[in-house]
Amino acid sequence: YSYSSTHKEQNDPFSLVADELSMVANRLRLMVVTEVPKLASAAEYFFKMGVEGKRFRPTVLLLMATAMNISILEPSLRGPGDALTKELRARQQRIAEITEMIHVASLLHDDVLDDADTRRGIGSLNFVMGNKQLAVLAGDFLLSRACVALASLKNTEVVSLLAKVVEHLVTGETMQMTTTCEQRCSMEYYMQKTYYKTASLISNSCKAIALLGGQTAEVAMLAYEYGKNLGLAYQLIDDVLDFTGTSASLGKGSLSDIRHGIITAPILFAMEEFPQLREVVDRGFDDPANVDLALDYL
Ligand code: GRG
Repeated sequence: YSYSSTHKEQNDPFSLVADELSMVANRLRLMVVTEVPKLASAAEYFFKMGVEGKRFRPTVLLLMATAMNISILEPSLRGPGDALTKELRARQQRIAEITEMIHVASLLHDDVLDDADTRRGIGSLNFVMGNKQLAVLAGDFLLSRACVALASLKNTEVVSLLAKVVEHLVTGETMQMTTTCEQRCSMEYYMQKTYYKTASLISNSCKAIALLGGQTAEVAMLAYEYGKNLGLAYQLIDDVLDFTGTSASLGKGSLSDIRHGIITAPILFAMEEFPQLREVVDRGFDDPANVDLALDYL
């Protein structure tokens, strides 16, 4: 989970796609080239070396592509020579890049919504530029570049899959901001929100990798299910780390969810065991003393 790009142990799945991940990082920098100085510096800030985040999504997608292509490149199914493989792989790489671009756009907007001052271990864009509007526009800019790259794949099914994901990101975030007490305390609501906010992007991108790889609808659906479960698990871990991590390990402040009044899985599980925690949750977390009270139950 806390992978660093210098870490290349044998059998480490990241090392299987390490070269391609550098290619993706280079292309991301090219994809955000613009002559508009403010947008250029905003995009550079996020895509410069060392501020790349964990690259979880591109890594999973490239590994998924590797697994899928091995299965379709059985000798009996193989196309004419290497050209097919290279072309196919390049198109799948585009999905890894587009996915990361959409993800980063959502992080830029998220930091504005949360008024966050730290991201990926450094100042968030809204904080360092001292300008929330610019961070929103930079997110829009990345989203637009992602759309152009997506359209260039000329695959309408894949375009609509990823376009729908953007709606899901917005829906998940909106569900998180506008919940009533009843909704906030329901595991069902939490899982639905988590699917929209986190799992939809990785699951639909996994499906896109399968579709571009010429896999059957059945295999594409399995890829989707795999990505969905992985995305849900990723967010559950992220939620736990918000309570257990440190600023250094998280790259941002800990306890950020509860301080923003966001009820995540650890609280929901604790509430099942200690029903009296519900009263604390209902009082809200504007008062830091209430945060401390809730933490006693975890
Ligand atoms: C503009 C596309 C767009 C969306 C607007 C703000 C918003 C709607 C959605 C926010 C979605 C969001 C931030 C979900 C959280 C997903 C998540 C687990 C983020 C952390 O991902 P990591 O840990 O981050 O992979 P790094 O920095 O490693 O890439």
